Amino acid sequence: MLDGSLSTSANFTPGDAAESRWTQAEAEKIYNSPFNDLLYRAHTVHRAQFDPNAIQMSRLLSIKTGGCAEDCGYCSQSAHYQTGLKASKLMEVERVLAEARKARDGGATRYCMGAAWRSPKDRDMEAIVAMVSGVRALGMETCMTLGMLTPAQSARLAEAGLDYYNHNIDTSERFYGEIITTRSFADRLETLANVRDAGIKVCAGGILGMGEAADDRISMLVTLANLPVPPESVPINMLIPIPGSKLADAAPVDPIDFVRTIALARILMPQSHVRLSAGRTDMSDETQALCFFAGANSIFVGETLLTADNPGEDHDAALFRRLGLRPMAPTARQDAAE
Ligand code: SAM
Ligand code: DTB
Ligand code: SF4
Repeated sequence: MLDGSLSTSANFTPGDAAESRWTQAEAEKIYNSPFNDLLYRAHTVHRAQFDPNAIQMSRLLSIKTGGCAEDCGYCSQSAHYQTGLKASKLMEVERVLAEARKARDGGATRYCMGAAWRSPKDRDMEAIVAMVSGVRALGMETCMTLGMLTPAQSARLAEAGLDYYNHNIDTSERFYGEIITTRSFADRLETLANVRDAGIKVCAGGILGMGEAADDRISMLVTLANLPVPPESVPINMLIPIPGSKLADAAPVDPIDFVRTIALARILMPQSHVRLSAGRTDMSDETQALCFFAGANSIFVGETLLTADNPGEDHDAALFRRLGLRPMAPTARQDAAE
């Protein structure tokens, strides 16, 4: 099917408890099709669902940096590696809100707060809840990424009004054990189920460039697309190699393979926002342009991600001008503030 019409398997509405939508074989066939056919199909699916020239803009803040007990091989914040990063305590609520205000004034519509935790401690929940309600009161969408969550913690965050929770599966189930040993692929899926059951929107994706094969990338996307409800937001990160981490010397991803992965994400999850996430600093404008054509419609803005660099406002403004892109209007909220 190259005419871009949606196959029955792709034509679901979030909220449907659809059965398995995609097989690995179907997804591999799409991923390996001629590049022009793949891009044409992905772009057609994209246009049927979204304004192709509007990009959603999120801003990240590390609210608790470094010293993390997990051994994720890609991460600057794991205590298992000597990355030279200075660990810090949980940030004061007022400081978080001051940063969020700046981000809003810079055009971000979603504020994503990340903590280097295996999972939040109960004693931290009060401050976390205050950050969620404070950022919401600024009229922004809220997102948190705090590690694994129990059903009770998910319910508390939902009650505070958290819009999205980010928790990545990172790679395929097969390759996962090569990258992380301190928590399992099944643990990740359990947190995603807890978040979904609490009524919070799910942001889940992964990383390319960790030494995985194309089939691992495809399998990761098939897992996400076949969740009972696919994630509303799918971040695709390109590994930022961190000196001192296990993956410091990983070989870079072929940009064409990166674009193929974005296109497959768009085709398997037509209604999700696909985020061209970490790694844009090392990506040419041309590669980014192809990603937007292939269906990416969200980015992180600002000079820093959590600890690593991101193209700054000036570069992104110039890129948007060159490509005729514009910021996507935020989803309207009944109770949004000024
Ligand atoms: N500690 C929480 C957790 O792991 O769930 C939240 C923060 S963690 C940094 C969020 C995600 O960022 C990871 O799952 C991974 O996909 C991505 N990430 C971390 N370091 C990265 C790097 N060096 N390059 C690309 N992506 C990275
Ligand atoms: C995601 O998938 N990418 C973001 C966000 N979710 C939390 C994080 C990227 C981190 C890049 C490395 C760093 O800044 O340390
Ligand atoms: Fe910790 Fe998250 Fe980094 Fe893993 S990715 S080491 S859990 S901060």
